[in-house]
Amino acid sequence: MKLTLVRGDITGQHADAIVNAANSSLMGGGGVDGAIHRRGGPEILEECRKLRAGHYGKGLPTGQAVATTAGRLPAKWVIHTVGPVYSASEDRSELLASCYRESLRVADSLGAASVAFPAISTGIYGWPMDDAAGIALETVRQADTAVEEVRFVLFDAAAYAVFEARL
Ligand code: AR6
Repeated sequence: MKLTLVRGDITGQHADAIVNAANSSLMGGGGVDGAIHRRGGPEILEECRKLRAGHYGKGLPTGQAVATTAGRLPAKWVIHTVGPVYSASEDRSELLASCYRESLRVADSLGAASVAFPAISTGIYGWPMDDAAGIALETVRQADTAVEEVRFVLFDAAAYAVFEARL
């Protein structure tokens, strides 16, 4: 698998699948989630609503992933995953690792060859970047997947530098 780092906005990435750092409601939010729905258009939310009306009536559990259309984004699918909120007193690393693993599993089920990830949980959910980068890179490297290219899209220079050092 080819692992690459890019600095920028994930909504401009050309990839088969773009991963959204969503919340359980699947109804949108700030950060990556807000940007994806804004730029991707209403079709994404429409599919999210259908998911909530069906299999995910109680919402998407933390650590799991589900796909929708990518709407107007330059991708075929958006894979929504829910990262854990960072806790200093409880180790939630396994849930963060699960986001990456489950997203790649969904990507495999779709036949996606390239996947772009944001640094899940490192924004509003407060996970320290260095620790999150270690979990992200390690989990993706060890994943049993047919995905050929995984791209981490880091929003700012500081996040990019942390991922680069870890890589
Ligand atoms: N492209 C790439 N990275 C971005 C972008 C972007 N357009 N925007 C922010 N980042 P966050 P979380 C970076 O907060 O911590 C939402 O309200 C950001 O700097 O998007 O998992 C959801 O609905 C940070 O490093 O996701 C949830 O309620 C990283 O992406 C909650 O936020 C993730 O930040 C999820 O919080």
